[in-house]
Amino acid sequence: MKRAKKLFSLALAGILAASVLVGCSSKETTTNTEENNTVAPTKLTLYAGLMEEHAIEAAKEFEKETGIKVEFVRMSSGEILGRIRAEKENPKASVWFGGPADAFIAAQTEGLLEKYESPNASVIPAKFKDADNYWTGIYLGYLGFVSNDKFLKEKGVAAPTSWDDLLKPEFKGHVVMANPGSSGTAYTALATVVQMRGEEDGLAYMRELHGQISQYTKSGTAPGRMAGLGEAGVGITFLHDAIKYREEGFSDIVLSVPEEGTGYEIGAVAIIAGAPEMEAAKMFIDWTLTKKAQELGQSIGSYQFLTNPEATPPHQADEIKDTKLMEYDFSWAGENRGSLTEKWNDAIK
Ligand code: S7P
Repeated sequence: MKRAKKLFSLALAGILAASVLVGCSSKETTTNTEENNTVAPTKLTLYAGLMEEHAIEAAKEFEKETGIKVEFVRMSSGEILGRIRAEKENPKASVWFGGPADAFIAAQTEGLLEKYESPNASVIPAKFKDADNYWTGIYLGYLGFVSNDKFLKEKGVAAPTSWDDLLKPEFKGHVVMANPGSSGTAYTALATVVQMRGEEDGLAYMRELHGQISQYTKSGTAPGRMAGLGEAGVGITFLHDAIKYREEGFSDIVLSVPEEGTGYEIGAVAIIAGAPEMEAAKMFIDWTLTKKAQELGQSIGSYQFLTNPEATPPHQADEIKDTKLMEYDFSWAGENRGSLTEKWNDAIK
């Protein structure tokens, strides 16, 4: 009897000790949970530098997969750069989604981007991402010319196949490009010409080209649409955008490229420094690098080539896949973005 009583007391002591431990550990878990702020993120704000339809589709799909509500503002590259510069002390958006890497590099040099090495970035080839993980490439776009077939026939001139062809008298007053200050596409064109010819000759060429220009648009996609509509004879633009417009019914669109070689973009994605929605931002970057996310663009007419080697590129871009590309220096283009656009402004005054 005495032995049974002793056993009972031991068991009771054991139960009490166990419940104290359980109590302790559950209290720690709660505290840790609060401290680590592991509450699932619910919203994300993007500045989108790619086409609006693409951003809409990406936002929808990401929200479907994660439950995170995405809001975005579509702007041209120079506008995004200006916006995140102005908001540096109090960032309003967390991710910069799309647009040529040059402007991302310019932002990086000003401390406007947050380093993030996504686990999914390991499949992206080194040449398409920043070595210090400030930005990662998600697509590639090739620069070229988009002409209006009726215009070419009326003028009896062939589609341009070199930058010098744009200076032909038949094109005077009929060439459209965007403003390199606002547009990532147009800045790619400016940096291409200057890298190929050197600063002095490149800017002299841009001055001559200025004499042929009917309009500088804000966005780099507009010249392709204008050529399709017959509002411009020739536009300077990314070729994949011209393919999209031709598919949409602008059947007079004719594509051509500078045969000496052309510049190209690495379309990038990055976290904005001091991002208010850091956790969601990282999840979004991870997502943009997946095969599935990269293949999404082609369903709404975004026909860029893709940086994830497992992703299938759009068959619509087959016709431009062998375009001769120059050795475009992205670091140089990004680091000189501000000074080169100023020099361009002076050159065309
Ligand atoms: O999404 C299509 C696309 O051509 O849009 C971007 C293009 O540069 C337009 O932006 P800008 O107005 O700044 O020129 C490209 O990144 C992208 O491929």
